Order: sequence, then C-alpha cells, then structure tokens
Amino acid sequence: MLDINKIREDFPILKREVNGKPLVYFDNAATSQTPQVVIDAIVDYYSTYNANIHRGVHSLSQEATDAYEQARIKIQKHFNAAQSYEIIFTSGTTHSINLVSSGFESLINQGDEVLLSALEHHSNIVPWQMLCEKTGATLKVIPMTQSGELDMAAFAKAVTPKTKLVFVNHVSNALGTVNDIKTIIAKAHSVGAAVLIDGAQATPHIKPDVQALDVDFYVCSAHKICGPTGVGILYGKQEWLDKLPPYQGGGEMIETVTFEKTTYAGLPHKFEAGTPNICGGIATGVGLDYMNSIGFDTIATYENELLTYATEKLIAIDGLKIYGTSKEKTAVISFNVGEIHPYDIGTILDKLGIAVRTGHHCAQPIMDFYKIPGTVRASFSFYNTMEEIDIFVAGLEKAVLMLS
Ligand code: 7TS
Repeated sequence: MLDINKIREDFPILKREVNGKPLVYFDNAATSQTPQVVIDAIVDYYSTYNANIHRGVHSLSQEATDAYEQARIKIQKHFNAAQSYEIIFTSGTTHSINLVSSGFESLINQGDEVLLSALEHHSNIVPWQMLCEKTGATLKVIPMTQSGELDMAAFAKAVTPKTKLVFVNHVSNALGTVNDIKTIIAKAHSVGAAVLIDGAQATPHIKPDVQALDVDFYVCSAHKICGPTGVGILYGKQEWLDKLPPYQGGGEMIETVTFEKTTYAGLPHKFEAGTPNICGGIATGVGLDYMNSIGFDTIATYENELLTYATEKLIAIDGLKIYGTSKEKTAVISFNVGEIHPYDIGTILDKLGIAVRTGHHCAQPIMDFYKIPGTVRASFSFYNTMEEIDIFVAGLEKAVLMLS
C-alpha cells in the first residue's frame, strides 16, 4: 500500500499554487517532479565534493568518481544489465538514440531495411530517417490500429532477412499503449536484426529487465524517473557497444593520443567524451533509489487505480473521445472534447492551476492517423490523488461549458 500523504510530503513543488490555485500536476509524461532526496543530493554534491572525475588523485575527485560510478552500478542493477560498463550516461533519450543511430551508419548498407513503429516520438523517428538518408537504407513502418496498438500481424510480415534494425517504444508517450516488446525483440532476433527500445515513457511505471527481454539497446531519460534534466541512460549489450564506433571524440574517451593515431578507451568511456553531468548522474541514482523504495509494483497498481478512476469520470463527459484504448496502458489519457481545440482547454485548465499537455506531443504521425491536430493529455504519477482527478474533471467541465 502506498502512503500518499507521506509521498506528497517528499515533493516540495506539490505545495505551490499556480494562478492562485493549488497545483494539480498532470504533465508527468513530459517530466516527473523531483523528490527532496534528489534535490538534497544535488545540493550536497555542489556543497561538499564538486570535482572533475576519472582524472584527479585528490580526495574530492575520488569521492566524485566513486559516487558517479556507484550511480552507474545502481542503474545497472535497476535494469539488470550484465555489466556496469553496458550503462552509458548520455544527456537524455534523444542523445541516446542519436548515439546509436549515428553508430549504425558504418553498419548499415543500401538495400538494408530498418523498421520503426507508427507510435514513435519524433526522437525515435528523425535520427533513423537521417541514418536512412545517409546510407540508402529503407525505413519501414509497423502500422497501428484504431485502439492505438501496434498491428502485430503486419509487424510479423514486415520482418524479412533484409531487416537490420527495429526500434519501438516500450510505451507510447501520446497514448500510453504498452507495446509487446518481448514478441517484437524475439521476432527481430529471428532474422538477426538489432532492437532498440525507447523506454522514456515506460521507465516511470515499469522496471525493465534487459537480460530477460534480451534487448540490444534500451534508452530512457532521468528527468522522467524523479531525476534531473540533462541526463539520459543508454543500455547496450556489450557485443553491440563493441561494434559501434565512438559517437564523439575528446577527452576521457581515449586510451592514447598522438598526432598520427588515437586509440579509444574501453566501455563505457568510449562513449562518454568530455566532462559528463557528474552531479546529474549521481542524482539519477538517488531518484531510482527513491522510486525503488516505494516499489514499481506498488507504483503500477496505484497508478492503474488513478487511470481507471479518471477514465470512468472522463467518458461521462458529453462529446469526450479518448485516443488510445489499449488494454495494456500506463496512466496517460489523451482526449478531445467535440470540436474544441486542445490548446483552449489547456489554457483554461492552467488558469485553474491544472497542468496538462496539449498538442501533438512530438508524435505527429499518430495525430495524422486519427486526423486530428492534437489532443489534451493528462498523465498521472504515483504522487497524484483521486481528489486531484476530481478537481481536473470539474475544471474540464467548466472549460467545456465556456468553450462550447
Ligand atoms: N521518447 C519518448 C517515448 C518520449 O516520450 C520522449 C519525451 C522522448 C523520447 C524524448 O526524451 P528527451 O528526454 O530526450 O526529451 N517525451 C515528452 C512528452 O511526451 N512530453 O514532453 C516530452
């Protein structure tokens, strides 16, 4: 059982008001809020042991290096990676995907096929389009259904011996659909293709086991899992990370440098050129510890209760249509009411202190599929309450009345 009052005490921002009303924060799919333990870890780092890592003999540098590498081990354990050097720190999901897609430029050839899903965020579309433009490979799309699920029969047909890479999100940011990634990974592997799973929206709700999934790359952002902005995680199987060339050149990623030739450092440093976000990496580990102390099963059960409660209340509103009705979904509700523009609803809700996201959610192909410009998206987290859903629904009813 989750002690909601105690949990809410952990998040100072939840005490603030917006436009004179208590904040109701339902934009968790964009970024999660930050618990006090993470804020404290950031203050502690800069107050007591700020130093550059992996290079100093002095105590501060060693303390910072230890804390940063401990965070990597926490992340390894969280995702059940076989080795800590299979965890690469990046600046976010977008950076992680670009690192992998640019690495594949030397591994993909004209005539090869790469497969992505119709449910992707732009950051899991555009880098691969760029890869295809550079290499002459073909981009193929796994279609979606009206309920916002992937058409798995079409996927099975689309995988051929020409398929070299498959990239799919674990959970759709615009609809909340949980994709059957285990089946996708197994099918892709049957033709020797590598699989990248974008876990940006799954990791706030689900604890993935990368070895059980047998996934080749799994990526996510710290700022959606109670950590800071500017930190991303890239898990890569050692065999694939060894095959990929370095992404950026610079300090830290080398073994020896002469003007004639540079040799590269081993994993994970090969992909971590320059001074990283040291404090951010450490704080990411603290955020994961915090979420694990509540427990991902507890989080999922509670969030599912929020989702069910909110869905029941919303469908009772005249003219409201929910996009994304998959049986397996996270606590995300995308909707429109009649012909009212989502932006207008979002603006009125903001005046009432309620934060939702409106627009295409960086998933324009999904909006095109439904032939809509965008949606209102309410996304819940384990620190939200049923009372907040009541406030949101009452605010929405008021907005609809004003805008009809
Ligand atoms: N992939 C998915 C599935 C996402 O939801 C996001 C961010 C990204 C990639 C990119 O993550 P970043 O941390 O590199 O920016 N999604 C959202 C969202 O839904 N609203 O704001 C950001």
